[in-house]
Amino acid sequence: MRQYHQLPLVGFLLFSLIPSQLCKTCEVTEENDVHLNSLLSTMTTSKYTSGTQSANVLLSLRLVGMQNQTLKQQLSQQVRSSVEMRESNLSSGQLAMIILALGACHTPDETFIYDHHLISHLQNKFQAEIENMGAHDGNPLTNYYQVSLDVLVLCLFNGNYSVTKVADLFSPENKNYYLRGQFSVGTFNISSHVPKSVTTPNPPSNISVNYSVVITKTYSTTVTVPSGSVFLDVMEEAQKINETVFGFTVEKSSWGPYITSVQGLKANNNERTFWEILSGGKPLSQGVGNYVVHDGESLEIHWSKY
Ligand code: B12
Repeated sequence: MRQYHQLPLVGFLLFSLIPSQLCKTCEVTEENDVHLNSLLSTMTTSKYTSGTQSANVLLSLRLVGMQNQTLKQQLSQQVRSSVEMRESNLSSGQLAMIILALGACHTPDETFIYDHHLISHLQNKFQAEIENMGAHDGNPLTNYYQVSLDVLVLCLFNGNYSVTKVADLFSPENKNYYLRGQFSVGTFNISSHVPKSVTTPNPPSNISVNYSVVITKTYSTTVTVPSGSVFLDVMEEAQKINETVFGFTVEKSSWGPYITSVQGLKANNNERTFWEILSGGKPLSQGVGNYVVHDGESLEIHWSKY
């Protein structure tokens, strides 16, 4: 995925912004207020099912200086419980996000970080990322986005890490930042399919789409689904048609369902492989649980490398 390669830059940007921002809220001009309202309302009315989701929202609410104490307390409780229940299962980046959220703005939550030794847990998880990189051609256990979150948090919360190792890791010479020979995402080309406005009073209740699984060979079928269906519905219908060819597995993540395998072929971080989803040959900017499919569309899931 191409955005992936922008991550070191994002990391450095955060480095320079966050220390002074940990408690400094940002101003939004009145004319821009309107753009934030729907986002804030979504953030305050949504139900959060994972500690990472709650941590992301808590951090944002604190940084924008939202006064909704009840919501912030609820989110903080969810975040703390997720640490108590599954600290050892959290990925390094998830733990880093949690520390950022609890530590932002010097609230009483900050003591939780030290009482539960979260910085030394993060140091261990970061060390495991580095060791995995040594053993697997520079590939972390998770990804570079999470490794940069780890470094950011270890730096902000005075954890231990080797500055020279980090400098090496984030050097632009690192070949893992390049995708198809390119460092920059300037030519990034994702489909931003704008839904066609429906003018007919009675839109058809079913639509047909072409669906293909592409590995070294292409396996295609035509699937009929109710209009308004998402990519995942198409995959489920195809699976009913032929389980061997279109069978897949999915995992819940904070962004929704994430496709982990098709035809039994599993994505692997060490090999930088993943199942990429496309429409009309262009990578989609939403996941299978959100992307609404359209009549006549050509959908694909590709065995890809990042
Ligand atoms: C790293 C990354 C990937 C890696 C994940 C594997 C790995 N090695 O870790 C790869 C390159 C494989 C990937 C793939 C995809 N990604 Co991606 N990815 C990210 C990125 C840069 C960081 C995720 C992360 O580690 N977050 C921090 C940790 C702490 O949070 P987490 O929730 O535990 O992270 C997990 C999930 O985010 C999951 N994940 C990653 N991408 C996606 C996408 C979807 C739709 C889902 C459900 C889960 C998921 O993998 C993470 C590690 O397990 C984010 C950008 C961001 N700022 O978050 C985009 C991002 C989440 N991805 C995105 C997209 C669109 C995709 C793809 C659908 C692209 C495509 N056309 O195929 C595919 C997923 C297809 C599938 N199989 O279901 C979008 C989601 C937007 C949305 N509104 O749905 C994001 C926000 C980028 C963007 N701005 O467009 N991705």
